[in-house]
Amino acid sequence: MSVVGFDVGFLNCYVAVARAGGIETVANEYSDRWISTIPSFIITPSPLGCKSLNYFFNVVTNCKNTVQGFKRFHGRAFSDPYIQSLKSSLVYDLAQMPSGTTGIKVMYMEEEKVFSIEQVTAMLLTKMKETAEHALKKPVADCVVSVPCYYTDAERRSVVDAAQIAGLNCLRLMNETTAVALAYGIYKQDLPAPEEKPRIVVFVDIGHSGYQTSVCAFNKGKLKILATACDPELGGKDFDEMLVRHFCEEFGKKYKLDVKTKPRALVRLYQECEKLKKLMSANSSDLPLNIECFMNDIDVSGKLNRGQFEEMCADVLARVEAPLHNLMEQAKLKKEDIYAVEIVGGASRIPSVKERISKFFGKELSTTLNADEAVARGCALQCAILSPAFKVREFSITDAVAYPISLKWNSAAEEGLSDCEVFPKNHAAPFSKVLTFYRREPFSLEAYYNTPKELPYPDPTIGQFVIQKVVPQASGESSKVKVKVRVNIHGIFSVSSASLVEVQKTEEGEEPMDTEQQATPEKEEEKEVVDETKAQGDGQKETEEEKTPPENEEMETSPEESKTEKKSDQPPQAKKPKVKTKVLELPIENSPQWELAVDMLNLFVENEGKMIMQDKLEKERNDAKNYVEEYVYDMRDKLHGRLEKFVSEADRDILSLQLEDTENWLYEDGEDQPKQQYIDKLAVLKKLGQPIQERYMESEERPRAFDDMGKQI
Ligand code: ATP
Ligand code: K
Ligand code: MG
Repeated sequence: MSVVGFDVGFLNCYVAVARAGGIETVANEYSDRWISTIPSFIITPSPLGCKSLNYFFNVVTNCKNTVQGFKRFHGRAFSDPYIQSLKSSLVYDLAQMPSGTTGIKVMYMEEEKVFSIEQVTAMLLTKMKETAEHALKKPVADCVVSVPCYYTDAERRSVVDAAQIAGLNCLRLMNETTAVALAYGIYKQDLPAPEEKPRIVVFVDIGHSGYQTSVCAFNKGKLKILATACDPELGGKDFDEMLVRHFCEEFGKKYKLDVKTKPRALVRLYQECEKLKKLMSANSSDLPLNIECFMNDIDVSGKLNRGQFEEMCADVLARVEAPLHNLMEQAKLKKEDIYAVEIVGGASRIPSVKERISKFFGKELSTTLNADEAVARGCALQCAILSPAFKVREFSITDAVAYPISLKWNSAAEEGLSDCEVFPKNHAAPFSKVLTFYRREPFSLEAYYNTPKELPYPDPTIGQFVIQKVVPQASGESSKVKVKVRVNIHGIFSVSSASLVEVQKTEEGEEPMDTEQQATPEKEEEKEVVDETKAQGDGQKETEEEKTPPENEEMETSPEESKTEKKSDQPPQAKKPKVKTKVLELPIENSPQWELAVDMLNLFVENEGKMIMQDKLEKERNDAKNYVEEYVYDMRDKLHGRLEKFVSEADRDILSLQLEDTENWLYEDGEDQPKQQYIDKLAVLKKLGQPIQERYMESEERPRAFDDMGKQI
């Protein structure tokens, strides 16, 4: 059982693990290996933000094959306007997958390949997994992975698939701000008692791509997310963009350079602007930006101060407030209700961003959490809570549904579609509800987001769910069908089960069978949905029920109330104890939108395994080459040093020549050879070198052996 948390950021990824001493983020030892072992195929974000020079070097020289900023491609059609609008600004190419989702085109092993977004994220997760394994010195499978709280159903399912491809068992997809809230709350000793007024804290995470806020109620041993509000398109990158735009213009005027025409120059400019932006957070004076040999052998330079930076970013900064307004409005809270505003994420360090948030709430911001690591730590804490192998303080986490979810279905009568909101915005999650339908035949439910304007993409469909094998009762009446819908621990919607209640006539006096649903660890609620087919046989009821919108019927009912209501609403026969009921499980055909087909998923799992193997072979090949190189340098020094007395001049010349030849070979034909070639080369050298080394060892051992004998006497 591993306890691991992964923060998969747009730019930076963090790995946190639980050890005896508590939760710690772990250093990545593999980022360089990742880069060198898969030549010309580099995946960023870089685990732990380990941007070595090597990494930068690769991005610049190999930018067409450097896959960055793919976090927002999950669960989206290739034809999605967002994808289409980004296509021209990406340095790598996108492609359409056979299913219609987005793929990424790269050179892998000297061949052009298209990888699905799930595969690309899986490669990243594989590296993060290896980092965790290296730290824990054991295999890692169980983990918790972070996602932005604005992720939709399709985006979440895509990440779960990616985790599976990487061989991970994702126990929970955790909303980033919820992870932060857990990292904040779990160690607090002074939270209000459960029956007291909760402590209300606002969390703000501004990363490279997205801006997320949530408001959370804390009591001893529990947290509840009350509301979330986001701007998925506001983050550090937008400030970089403004700087890049500024310098492109300036260099255009000053040096007559059209930077946008040279991807390599543009990538370098982005990097320098990001550095400049960070420097400006700590410094308000003029700061220089210099790039040597920028384009056409021209060195460029410019300067900027914080005041100018804020001026050019005015439009970006103006967007900071809107989600905060939205958040407070949703939670129906006043600023006085807020105990603290805790900020995390790299871009939360920008002074003007902090100022705006602080001004909005009229209070100092808290920075008690590590701005970079809080998400990963929160995920690891959640993993520890979920893991039976790890003892942690009990802490209950209730998240909120980000977008309201409705169901629609074809009415049995000819009136067309009926619909009903099953999970309103900010409804507690995870959560299950049981809906009751009266039907004679199989029927289909479509789940969708009913506020399409709020969504990050244009398609509000969540999926189609067909309840199969529905048949009428023996009496010819419609059957009562109970359908369980849920938002699960990942924040993913599903129709999780369906059952048909078969009414059987029995002898008088026999007790009716219990038809209640099994208890689930999730909170659950039952509701009645308009009884269409049955209503046809019961004219009076028909008009009554049709007048009552299904939403009103349900939302006010607690689980207890709905149970009694259900009883009073049962068909007349059910009231008599002479009736026995039998519950039949019904099969459901699930077709969530953009779902990765099982055979594709299996293929990706298999391919990931092959790539990991390839990666391993590549490392071994590199190691074999390095051994040859090391041997050459080592022997050359020693032949003229301590081995000199143990080799004849003629033999030394032969070996020296061999060493020189090998060195030349390594830089030419031998640069890129199969592993065995290096092993063979080393063997040839060792055949000559070994006897010399043995003679040396012997002469070293001999006096020592005498010493030992001396001691014995
Ligand atoms: P996301 O959360 O959007 O997926 P992420 O988690 O990868 O992205 P972070 O690591 O939280 O993002 O933040 C990275 C961003 O923060 C970058 O734009 C980086 O330039 C910016 N940043 C980091 N430090 C500073 C600083 N001192 N001043 C200004 N910006 C900074
Ligand atoms: K991060
Ligand atoms: Mg982040």
